[in-house]
Amino acid sequence: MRAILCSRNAHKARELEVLLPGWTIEPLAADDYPPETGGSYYENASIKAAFGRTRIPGWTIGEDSGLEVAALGGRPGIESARYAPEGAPAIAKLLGELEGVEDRRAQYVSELVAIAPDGEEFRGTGVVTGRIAMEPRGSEGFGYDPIFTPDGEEQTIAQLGDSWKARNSHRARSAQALREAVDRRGSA
Ligand code: ITT
Repeated sequence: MRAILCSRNAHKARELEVLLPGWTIEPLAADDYPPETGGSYYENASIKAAFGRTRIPGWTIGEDSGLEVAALGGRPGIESARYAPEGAPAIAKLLGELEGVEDRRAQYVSELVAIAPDGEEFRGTGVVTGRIAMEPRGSEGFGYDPIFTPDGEEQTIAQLGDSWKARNSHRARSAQALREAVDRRGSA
């Protein structure tokens, strides 16, 4: 199955290519993606998938994700991509906000929306819980991965690596749920 991934994030495309075996994932390059004005990950993922349908016929996929930090009341959450420039600046800002804070609990959330050629919508949600490390460690993954230590692990996701992510991440879980929803439709 061929699906257009409506995302400017090359990491997501690479991850989903592995997470959705049997699907050919083609990123949609566009410089006029609509703003993410939804009030939830689901709404933002729908906005992205619906935008793709205005460009290319066939299956389209949108994904919205974020990092929710308990001590910050769930921030940055759906604002994660706009919290600070991706990478070192975002990590430094978050570690600064958590300086001296003992409660390091956090979770990653991913919401995937796929729209079929006939307009039927499918979705999948995935969550992975963990804690914010005291300093960045590791080089794989992207975004906040160098400071996110999943529950049950001692290393950050950036240390655990892409193969860990492909089995256990929030996106691995949302992709599995999405695949099951689409497969149920196929067998209905
Ligand atoms: P598109 O909207 O174009 O798909 P984006 O990177 O802007 O790409 P989001 O709006 O969904 O994506 O923002 C998600 C942000 O949450 C992302 O920029 C990271 O800061 C963070 N994030 C989500 N998943 C992550 C992961 O697997 N590893 C590290 N950070 C992640």
